[in-house]
Amino acid sequence: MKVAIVGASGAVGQEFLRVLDERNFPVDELLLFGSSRSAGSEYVFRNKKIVVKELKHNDDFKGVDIAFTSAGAGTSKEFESTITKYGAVMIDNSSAFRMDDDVPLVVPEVNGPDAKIRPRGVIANPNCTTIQMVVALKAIEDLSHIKAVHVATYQAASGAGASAMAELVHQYEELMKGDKPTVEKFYYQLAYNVIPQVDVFTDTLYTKEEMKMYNETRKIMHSDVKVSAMCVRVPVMRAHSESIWVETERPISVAEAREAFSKAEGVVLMDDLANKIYPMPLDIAGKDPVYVGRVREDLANPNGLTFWTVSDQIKKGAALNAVQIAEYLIRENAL
Ligand code: 11C
Repeated sequence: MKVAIVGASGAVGQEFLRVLDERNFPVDELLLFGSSRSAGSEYVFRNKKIVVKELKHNDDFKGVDIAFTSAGAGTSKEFESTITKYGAVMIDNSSAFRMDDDVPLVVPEVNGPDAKIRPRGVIANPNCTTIQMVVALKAIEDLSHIKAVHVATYQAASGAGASAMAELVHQYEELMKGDKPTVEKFYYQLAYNVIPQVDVFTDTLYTKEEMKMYNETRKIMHSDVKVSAMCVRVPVMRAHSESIWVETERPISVAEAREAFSKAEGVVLMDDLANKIYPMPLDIAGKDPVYVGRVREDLANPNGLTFWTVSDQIKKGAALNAVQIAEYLIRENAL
């Protein structure tokens, strides 16, 4: 398999290198691409040094089977045809094409087969907050149709990239020294704070991030579910957490939900109140699954159930999900 990573120097690009190796992904040749700024950087993959090439409109993608792209929506739009014109499947981590009718939006545990129908040769990887939520929702949807979801997120610095993670560390260092913290990647100081805004506001008064959770969930789950999200940035390094309330067509008992979560693909149930066991981002960072805990009835809704999820935003929320899409296509002989 000839594989390309576009945006190789970013937090997600670097995670692609680790995930491909960890999962023994069949790579015969790996090409790394980046901006003119990162061109020339060197990374090691399976004991081989690879130099990042500048992404340009040329024939570099000839012979590439799979291109994992994570360099922002603008770059994905600009380079779509350069990347796909010789038949490479582009698995795109940006928001550029997610809601296009001719681009499947895929989380393998939920709608893997959608990845087979890709008229443009492009498959979109959903937003990280959506990915972890739909993996958990699928377990409940299989029991009874989910009519509505309310969700509050607690999103780590990693969602805004490697430089944002560095900014959070730096802010604590600056504050320790008594200096005014540098604020460039977030709207406000994130250290010792939470910010109830992830991305820009839209006409609905929800942010773009919150509207992604609404629209992407419906597309992935092929569902008319309504999703009301409140997305919040918290001073956590990596791994997003979510409080989720679902309303189903029939009431789901806690025992039923626990059993469904414990059997669901990609989910680990971590819910043992007597021993204070529930998932937390510090423990979940670097891990693959979506962790679910605090499963209980919704006291405000007879058909409601509520639970807590945590998943590594750079892994399942980005690089891992994209690699799992590629693995699905290989397994199904559908590349
Ligand atoms: C964040 N979820 O935590 C965002 C990052 O649409 O792929 C990912 C944005 C996207 O800031």
